[in-house]
Amino acid sequence: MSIPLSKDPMMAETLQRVGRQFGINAPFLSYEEIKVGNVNHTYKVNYILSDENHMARIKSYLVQKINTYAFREPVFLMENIDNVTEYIHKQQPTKLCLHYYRTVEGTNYLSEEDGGFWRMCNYIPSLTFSACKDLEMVRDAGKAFGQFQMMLSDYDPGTLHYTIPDFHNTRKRYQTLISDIRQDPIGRAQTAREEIDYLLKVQDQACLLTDLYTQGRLPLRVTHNDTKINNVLFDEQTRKPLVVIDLDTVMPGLVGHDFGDAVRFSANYVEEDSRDTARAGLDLNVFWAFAEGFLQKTASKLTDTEIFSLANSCFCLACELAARFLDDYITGDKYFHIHYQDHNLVRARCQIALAKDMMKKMDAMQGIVREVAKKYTAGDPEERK
Ligand code: GN1
Ligand code: MG
Repeated sequence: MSIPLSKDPMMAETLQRVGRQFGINAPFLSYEEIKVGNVNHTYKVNYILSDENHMARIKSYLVQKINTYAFREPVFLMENIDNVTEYIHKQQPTKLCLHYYRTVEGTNYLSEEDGGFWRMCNYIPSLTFSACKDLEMVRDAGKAFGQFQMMLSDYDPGTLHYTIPDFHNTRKRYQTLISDIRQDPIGRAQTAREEIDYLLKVQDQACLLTDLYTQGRLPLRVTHNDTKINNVLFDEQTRKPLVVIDLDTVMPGLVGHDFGDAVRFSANYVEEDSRDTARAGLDLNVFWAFAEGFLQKTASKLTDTEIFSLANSCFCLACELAARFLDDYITGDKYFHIHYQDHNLVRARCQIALAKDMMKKMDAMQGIVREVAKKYTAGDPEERK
């Protein structure tokens, strides 16, 4: 077995202190930071335990420090997670699920005096993908997210807290962006003129999903709201989905939020923060595969307007995220972790390049959604409208 080494002794000490609060007193071995998320900090923490034959074995846990700038009410967030994971577990008791440990005080989080807010769950050995060209796996990810939403279809959205208010309210995201451009607190707006102009030009189309909801034409569901493909864990051997993770934003939302966010992330030819905007764009094969999996699980339960909204939702979510990245760039990178100075601007540019390509392919995307939905419902939603 390979034994990873802890790089930062202070961090190792902190993680052990947190572990003890969650009742883990076994000898500490090491930790690794898992640098995938852009908001929370995540660590795999390894302890030495002895098994039933008194043989030493490594047991790992996943420890996360919640970003309380992004999640202002982390206790409510953990209450949502508790309720949602329990609800899911009851529906599929034999399947692997996320299990959050309790502290010695009985809460599923640790809130420290210095403001640190921590949680700990089971570590699931698995494969994850941020870019995936294996269409079968993309289809399976679509199924996993579709099924996740359907499992929660009878869950009363009114009982969930909004962990981030107006998270996918694209109109509000635009309003914030426009107001921050006006204030331009650190003088960066002029370096993003082209990006600002584009986003403002397509504002109405980008807000289509939000507007359809405001007009009462889309139902509110319980949605995941952060459906990056790396939030599906795959079995290392079978390469089949094991579990959907990252439940921080599970709250009332629209079907297009999950579909659109997944597509804008998984079907882009390049990584989300690529500088190679010339290559950014929508891979229609990946789009098709994701739509196939997602609609297989959901189409029969969706309204015609929901199905109609799906292709557009990808454009909406790409623009919404571009607006969020750009806003963070303009206000001084307070929300998303950055790895270099103009990281958020680079991210925004990449989403814009993707959005532009989606616009060109919108007819094809609509056609694919219609065909696939037809396969899994009684008729063509266009014809039934
Ligand atoms: C954030 O941290 P991560 O990767 O789970 C963000 C998502 C964005 C994503 C972009 C709570 O997710 O909305 O789509 O970055 N999550 C939050 O990479 O804001
Ligand atoms: Mg997330």
